[in-house]
Amino acid sequence: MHKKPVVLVTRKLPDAVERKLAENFEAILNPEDRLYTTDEILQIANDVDAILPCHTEKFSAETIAQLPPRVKAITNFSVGTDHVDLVAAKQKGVIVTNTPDVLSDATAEIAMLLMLGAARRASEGERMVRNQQWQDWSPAFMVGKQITGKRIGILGMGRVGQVLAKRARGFDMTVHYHNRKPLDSSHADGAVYHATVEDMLPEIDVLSVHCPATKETTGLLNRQRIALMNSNAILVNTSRGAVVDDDALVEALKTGVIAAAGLDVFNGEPDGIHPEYRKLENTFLLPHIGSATEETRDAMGFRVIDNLNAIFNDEEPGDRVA
Ligand code: 8YV
Repeated sequence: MHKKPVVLVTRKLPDAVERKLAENFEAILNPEDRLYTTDEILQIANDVDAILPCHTEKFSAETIAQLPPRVKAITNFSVGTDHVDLVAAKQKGVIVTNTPDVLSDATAEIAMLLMLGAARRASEGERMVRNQQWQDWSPAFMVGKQITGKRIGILGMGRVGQVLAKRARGFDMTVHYHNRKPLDSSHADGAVYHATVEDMLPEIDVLSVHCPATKETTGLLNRQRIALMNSNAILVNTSRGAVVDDDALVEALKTGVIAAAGLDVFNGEPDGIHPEYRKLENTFLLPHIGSATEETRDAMGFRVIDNLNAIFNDEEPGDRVA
């Protein structure tokens, strides 16, 4: 009988996913969900055919170079792959996959929540009620910004961006977007294309970031670009912290260059995020929960299993990125 491929699963995954993994493979699970160090992963990797990591495990070029030849694939439980050096993986012949599509709805929900939370001062209000500091009501109390009918700018009109555009239309928002290339009309669905980020920023009331973190997008939202936004604008990020220059955003929030920010992802997350974000009243902050729904986490897991099955049946996996 053929031996089952050995798969190192670096984090605790949903029960149904782990059951299926254990059926199909010899799965090394992590029931305590302890974060492995890179050295530990490299050690265990000597006896595995594939590694199934999350974005919490980093695979730099140096780490990939040290992977034993037995490791055939890195099958990520994530759509983002900025934690893996794809060029190094390709050079070494290690297959890399991700989990697109299945988290678009959940992530677009969090983008809506961040937009509404930042616009309607939800953090400030929630803290006030919780801390027993709510003592009065007046027409001038906790007045925020209305979202209905405003203009949303989507930076990176991929899968998540297109779902968000639909949700935003439900709030009668006008959709603007920037991509390297315009979408065909059926996907654009009337959204206004801007060939450059600089063209789009002055034209919108909410900016929602949906581009991946790459060399080109790191620090894209810097002081100069943020200064192009309207002073009543809100910046929302559910993609990666790296796209934002934190010092520039903090300064813009402090000095009224823009009105507010809703952030689910950060440079230095979880414990090394820019400390000023926590102190500002005009931020609405969440702990990287874009895809954190039962439905989506199950679907992500089953998508990884499809990729693993294809790889070990010598077929092309559906979600290959390297
Ligand atoms: C995931 C994400 O939960 O998929 C992504 O890229 O950012 C998250 O929504 C996380 O990366 C799991 O590894």
